Amino acid sequence: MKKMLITGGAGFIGSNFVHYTLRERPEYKITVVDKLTYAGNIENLRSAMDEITFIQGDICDRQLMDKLVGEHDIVVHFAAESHNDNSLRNPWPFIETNLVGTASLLEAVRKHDKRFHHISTDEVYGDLPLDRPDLKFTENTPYHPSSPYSSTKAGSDLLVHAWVRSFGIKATLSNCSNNYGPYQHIEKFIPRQITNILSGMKPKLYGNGLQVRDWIYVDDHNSAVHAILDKGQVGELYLIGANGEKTNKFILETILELMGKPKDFYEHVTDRAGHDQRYAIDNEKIVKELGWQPKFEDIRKGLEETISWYKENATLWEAEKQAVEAKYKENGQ
Ligand code: NAD
Ligand code: TDX
Repeated sequence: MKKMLITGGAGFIGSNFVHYTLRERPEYKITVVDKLTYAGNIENLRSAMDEITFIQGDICDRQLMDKLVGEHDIVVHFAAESHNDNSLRNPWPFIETNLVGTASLLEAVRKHDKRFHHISTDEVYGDLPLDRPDLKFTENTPYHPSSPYSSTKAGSDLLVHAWVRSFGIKATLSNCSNNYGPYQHIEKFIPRQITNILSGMKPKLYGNGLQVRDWIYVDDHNSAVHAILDKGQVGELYLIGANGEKTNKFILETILELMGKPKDFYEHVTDRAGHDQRYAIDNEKIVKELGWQPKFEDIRKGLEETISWYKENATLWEAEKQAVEAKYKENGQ
């Protein structure tokens, strides 16, 4: 059994990664370390609790990270402050967790000589113009982040690259596009709109809604991370994406249709400051070098399943809904 330490495993992608790994890769013995911030929910791991070890802890706690990293063979690092809108209100938790937290893990990985995989985002590259559909991000695109969130993620990536070059740590990185699926926090675009409709509220579209995101179903992200753990080259960065470019307006209209609401049952609200216009991933490297392929490319079907999941798991989000919307309302969103 290989001992795997998963940071941020009670969050959206981390918890899906735990469930995926238990299902598909039983050779791993999993420990999750998670601070359980507002974004982490132990209930996301309820059905896995008998099979994993869960530790509530902060990745900025250097002593704890030193101990935990020393006890495992491999670290998969998901923990982060992850929401752009929050980073515009208060960047400090982003600076602490995304930068200081990543550095404390890197120092422990260096000391104990362990394998490390860093989970990052395509937002480190900034955005692409809407009128140049020929352009996509590649592994050679220069970093040009826009928000406090994406700049701290970019900083964390740079720390990993520096620890590889300066200290020879055995690390890989992946930068993925927008994920969707079960267990996503209801502050994020797709679950916010679904749970608004389920709560009798109108969905909220920022600005004109013509911004483009490159959507990937979360289990395609998970299988790509495992492909990198299995076959990736140490020191390399891999972009992960599933050719899922859609405007926000298209996604919202599809959700409305699937939930039996009129096409115009939504409100335009104040746009996000510095709103990135378009993200798009060229996935050639991971497809050609590691033989990875996405399996869930039908976004309509994926949205249908995601809607059903939020309907069936209302106990996981109902209690928080009002508070999340009240916070948005303060910003006119
Ligand atoms: P999330 O906000 O749903 O979950 C983050 C988890 O990290 C939570 O469980 C939270 O409690 C935990 N956490 C936060 N600060 C911590 C700390 N100091 N110590 C320990 N745990 C802490 O985020 P997510 O959407 O699942 O994103 C996971 C990772 O994937 C992040 O690194 C994010 O940048 C990256 N990513 C996300 C997307 C996306 O579309 N959601 C796309 C590409 C990359
Ligand atoms: O209510 C909303 N209305 C709206 O129009 C919200 C919450 C968002 N939006 C827009 C903003 C974006 O153009 O929808 C798009 C998606 O928004 P988010 O879900 O906040 O995602 P995004 O900012 O694109 O970042 C996500 O993908 C990359 C994740 O939150 C990041 O963690 C990841 O790195």
